[in-house]
Amino acid sequence: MQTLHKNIGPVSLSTVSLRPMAMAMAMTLVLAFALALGGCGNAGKSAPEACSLCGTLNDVRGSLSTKTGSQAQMTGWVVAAFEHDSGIARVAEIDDAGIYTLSHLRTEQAQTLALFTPDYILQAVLSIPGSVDKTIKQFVNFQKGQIPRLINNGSIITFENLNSLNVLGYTSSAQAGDGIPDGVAKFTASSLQLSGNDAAGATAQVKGPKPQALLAPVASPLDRNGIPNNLSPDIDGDGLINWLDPDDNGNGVLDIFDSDQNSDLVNDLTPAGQHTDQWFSAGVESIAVGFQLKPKDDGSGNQTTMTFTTKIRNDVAPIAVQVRGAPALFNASTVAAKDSTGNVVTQAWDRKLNDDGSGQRVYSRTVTLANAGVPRAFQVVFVQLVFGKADAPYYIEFPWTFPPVKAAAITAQYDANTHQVQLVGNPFGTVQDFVWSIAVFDGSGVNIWTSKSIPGSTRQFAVQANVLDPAQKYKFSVVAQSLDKVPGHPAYSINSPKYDMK
Ligand SMILES: [Ca+2]
Ligand SMILES: [Ca+2]
Ligand SMILES: [Ca+2]
Ligand SMILES: [Ca+2]
Repeated sequence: MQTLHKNIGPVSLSTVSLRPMAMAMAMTLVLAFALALGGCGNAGKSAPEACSLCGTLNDVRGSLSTKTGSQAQMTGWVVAAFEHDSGIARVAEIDDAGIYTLSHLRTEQAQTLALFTPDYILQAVLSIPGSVDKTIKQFVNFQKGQIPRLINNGSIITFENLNSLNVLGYTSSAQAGDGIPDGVAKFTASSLQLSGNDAAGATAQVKGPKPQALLAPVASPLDRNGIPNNLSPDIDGDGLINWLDPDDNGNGVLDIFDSDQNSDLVNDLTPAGQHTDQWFSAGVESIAVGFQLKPKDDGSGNQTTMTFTTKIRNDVAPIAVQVRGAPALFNASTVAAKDSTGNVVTQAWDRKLNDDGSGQRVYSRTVTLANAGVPRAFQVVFVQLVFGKADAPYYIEFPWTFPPVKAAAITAQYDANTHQVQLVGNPFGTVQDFVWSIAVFDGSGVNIWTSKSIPGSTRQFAVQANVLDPAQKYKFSVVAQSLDKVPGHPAYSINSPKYDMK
């Protein structure tokens, strides 16, 4: 089998192939950016592994039009470039003239593009005709400066021409024969619902009308282009790169519930399995975006929050760590902060994450969403490392895509005779792959017992009776969660109210 993909890997000065005449200038640029990134290329240190984000950084400019040629109509839409090897992104908003600039792109890295609505909902992916029927190509190496115009064709974006682009051989499946990759055909099928099968060894089950020629689930530790799954940018080859694909291995079980989402036969919840969407080879070690829904303490409905957490690598020194995402989701969001006298106050969120003070280079923030907002299917947020100067910043961005689940409130009941707690409701719509647990609190609100993790398919579980003193009063609540692919940070947590145990 021919290897179609040229693996570029981490940039190292010794392996970057440069024409001699350009060498001196490129070296100067590399060093300039190395300095800008801070910590990179320290004298006397071996460079490559100490310089995870280094490389030649270039700005790439383009325009985007509708099929009828209107550029102004796309104002406020969002274009992102994703690196083939790492998923690290550059993001740009389209201006009044239909122009965008992807700033400080690592042009040695092959990239693909995707288009998002002004509310950061995935709308279209790049599609370039493949040399084999019913396949497309999606990855290109850009040169700096102007790139060919993009045309928005609904669920795909296409280049007006391929001038100046080096198109990689890496292919994706597009069985409908119209250039729309299978994964995109799947997410645009309005009635699609992913199944609630058990994550372990589940078979593909897609409910509702089957999209054309649905791919078989991945059962091999190599992707369709022969790349090991833990290095592949599109494990199931459906044209939705892993970072945008809610079901990387195409087995019908969403990543957030699939204990081996990359089908590399290593459990994602073990340290050796940390090769999934939220783990990055450069800039940061991991990002976690956790959505929480819980009843308000005063009983007046539900509150939703998002917790962003990232651990940044030792070899980068950003001037800030922050988040980019949908205005509709974040514009009126708030955070708790301390005022000058130490009182906790609520203030507008400035999109920044704060050093959590652990000394571990962990940045975090919990944000309360306005009007108990919930993220939508295929809505994307980016955790950003900010470099450059405060008045001329640039961003290296790390994507997270919300999967197609409908988060909903749950309730619970307790039977004092049997000590059984029952979970009532469906926290994730039809999906039953979640886990849940019970927490018991004493009269002063201290959590005195927590159950083990219970599969969503089991709706009753007994509280350990000997932890309860018959003379005392207790409360309990339950929480339903997705798997925590970053330890301690599940993507979803849905809490019941706290109830008296009687
Ligand atoms: Ca995919
Ligand atoms: Ca994914
Ligand atoms: Ca899966
Ligand atoms: Ca795995």
